[in-house]
Amino acid sequence: MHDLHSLARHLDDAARQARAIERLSAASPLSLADAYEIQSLLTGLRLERRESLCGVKMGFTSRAKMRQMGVSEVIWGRLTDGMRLEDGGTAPHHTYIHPRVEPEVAFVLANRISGPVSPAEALRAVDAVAPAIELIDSRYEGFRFSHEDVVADNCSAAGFVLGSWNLPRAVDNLGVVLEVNGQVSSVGSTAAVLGDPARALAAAIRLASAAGVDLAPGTIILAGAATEAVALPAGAHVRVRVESLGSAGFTTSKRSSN
Ligand code: OOG
Ligand code: MG
Repeated sequence: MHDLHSLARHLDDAARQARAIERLSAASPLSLADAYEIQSLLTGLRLERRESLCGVKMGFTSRAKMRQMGVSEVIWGRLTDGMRLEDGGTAPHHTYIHPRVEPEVAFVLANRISGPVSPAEALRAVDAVAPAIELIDSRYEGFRFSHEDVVADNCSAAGFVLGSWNLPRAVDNLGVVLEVNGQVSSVGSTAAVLGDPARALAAAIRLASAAGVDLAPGTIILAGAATEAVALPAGAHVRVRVESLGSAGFTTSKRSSN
């Protein structure tokens, strides 16, 4: 029997102290249902600190990510306003354990939507699309985990940056470049995301609404990384460019000596 509340608190403490912990399933196996319950409780702790739920993220929607992490099923997690980093802003590097960044596409909903929907129906509920960077930071030692571990850890969610919003349009085959300090770190296509990020959007709507998440107008949905994630150094400039959508970027603070 797991005490799901204390496991959620353990993950929350790890994130707040920027200290890696042993993966939960090392002690005893975790069911997927328990893992999603831990994720919900973990988000609840953020809401108690007056953060608010602002969106949903998809994970492992590209082969590049599945291969990199050795996990082969799509996962979803919750985004709060406390995770949002300003475009052009600075992220406090020392508050993360072993952060990585990955290039994504974000959607914002115009209409409340739920249930199983087709990618076309999902796109019709979208108000705008933007290039995005996700900052992931597994709370587990070595950035290694099972499918259930990563779900419990809210899919490694730690931060996200959104570029300027564009009118909704097809985003199924756009070039994607991730740069760190002006050097190209990874290159790909939005087609890597389930063939079309609109499929990830539809999956996010289906999965999150089935779990009782209210997908109200203004909800942000991150479709999942188009390429492998790359390590995020201190004192670095990161930029994602998505063909015809624009770019998003931020800087990380230099390693502090305190
Ligand atoms: C899990 C999160 C995966 C994505 O875009 O595929 C993810 C991880 O890689 O630690 O956010
Ligand atoms: Mg991601």
